[in-house]
Amino acid sequence: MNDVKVAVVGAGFSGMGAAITLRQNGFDDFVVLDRGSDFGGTWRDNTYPGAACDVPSHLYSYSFELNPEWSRSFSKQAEIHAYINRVADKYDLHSRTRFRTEVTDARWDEDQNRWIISTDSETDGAQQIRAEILVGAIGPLCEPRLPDIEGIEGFEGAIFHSARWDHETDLTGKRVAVIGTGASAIQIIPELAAKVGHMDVYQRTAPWVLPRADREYTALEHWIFKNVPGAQRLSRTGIYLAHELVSYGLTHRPDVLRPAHAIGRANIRRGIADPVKRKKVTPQFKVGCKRILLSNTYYPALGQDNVDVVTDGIAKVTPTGIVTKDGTEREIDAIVVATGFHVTDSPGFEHIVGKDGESLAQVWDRDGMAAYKGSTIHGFPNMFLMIGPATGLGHTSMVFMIESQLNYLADWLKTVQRNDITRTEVRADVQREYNREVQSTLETSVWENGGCSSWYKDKFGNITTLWPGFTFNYRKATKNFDLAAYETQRAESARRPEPQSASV
Ligand code: N01
Repeated sequence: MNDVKVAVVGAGFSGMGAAITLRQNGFDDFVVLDRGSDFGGTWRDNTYPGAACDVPSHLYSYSFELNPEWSRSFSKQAEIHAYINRVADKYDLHSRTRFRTEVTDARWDEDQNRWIISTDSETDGAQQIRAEILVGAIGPLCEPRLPDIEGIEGFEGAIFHSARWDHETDLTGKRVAVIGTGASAIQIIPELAAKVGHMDVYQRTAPWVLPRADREYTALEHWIFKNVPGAQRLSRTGIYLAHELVSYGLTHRPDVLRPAHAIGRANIRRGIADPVKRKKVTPQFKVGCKRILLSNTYYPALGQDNVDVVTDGIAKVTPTGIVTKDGTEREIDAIVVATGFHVTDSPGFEHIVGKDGESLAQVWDRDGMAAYKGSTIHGFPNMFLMIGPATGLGHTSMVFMIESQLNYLADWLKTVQRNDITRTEVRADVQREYNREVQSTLETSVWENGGCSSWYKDKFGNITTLWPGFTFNYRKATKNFDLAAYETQRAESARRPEPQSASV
């Protein structure tokens, strides 16, 4: 059994951020575990054609690692992944990270006052790690959601999820079906439309797709970002503030976003000539209710003669095609499944077991998905969840939210160290009240009133994934660790003697 002060599960943006924060605050006794073979999480896994960020690059990066070299306003996956790896190198995260190591179980042991983490890896087999603190940085968009469609397992052609792209399969000239029209699909479809023989796009709900102000940065801009002090930060702040304005409409006044409907419809008219197709892809809910998508190439791709938009609903998949509810069968060679992720029901939640022997999945399945400040959960002592409930965003960079959580994490660790505390657990009443306030703020939001269904809601119909309002309010809420919100245990009253640890 290995002993560490902190075990971080996940080496994406949030897990890396946690590792860097630990280092910067003198907590050097940690390990990062990741089942993949590289840093980057979702930016490592999503290699589909056209994968890019729909948040401007200067904002979608760590505030402490600005990158003057971004080649364009909206970076592509490879460039973001390369940036992530540069950051990992700079902060020497490789030496602390065990890749190809799957966490099969993380269980709070009340007697030892520790997390017992079971791992499985190709090289070391099954192992256990004992940690004072568990940081769950597994990411909400890591477990592909496969559609439950009759016959899909029997399909004889190529079939893969957007986040598990099969680069060995050449789709050139093939008949391809794409299921889904979300953020991933609208990036994939234009790339495929240019090379496949024919494409059927199976659309269940037409999304709002607005134009994207994407362009390459000029040599002069690169020079300015590199050489003029504060220029890049100023640009970043401008992008940040512009995006924050949208959050007011999303949370409190959906009607102020109505002009976006006209922009979206104009985007459809610009891209598609056929009135039948135009009608099919015109959304029937208020903009913002589902994630607002950005693309200049999606509608022109749908407008191509070799692309059909199918809205009849899928009845079943046969070995060679897809049958819609009207009885039509369309023969295909390959299916791209762009149906999103298990966000509110991630299998990862089943592996985290709290003080009462219940997994996070069981607790949330019974009580609904909830945490305190999106980070700590009653029943799960000494655990910190990155990108937990009510931290997601529909309008700006998640890296901002991650860094807010990192402030809270750092202040938590410093506070417990200063006060000789060995165990913290958020009080049930505090967590309840916090979530009551979150839900009450959401009552006016477009996600509640916009006339759509979305993965922002859990099975109880509560919006459990999104932060309601301005992100600077979340930054403020997470600035300091609020000890009074927690039940604590000090070293002298711990059930077992403290193990020797250099950093506590
Ligand atoms: O997944 P989605 P995604 N039959 O859940 C449809 C982030 N992201 O991978 O709308 C037929 O958005 C479903 O239909 P409906 C971003 O946060 C970021 O595209 O539910 N269709 C929908 O059209 C995003 O929100 C970037 O009716 C079915 C689609 O599949 C999140 O990832 C880029 C179906 C799923 O869309 C997920 O995006 C890409 C079925 N059985 C992604 N089941 C950035 O740029 C589902 N659908 C940062």
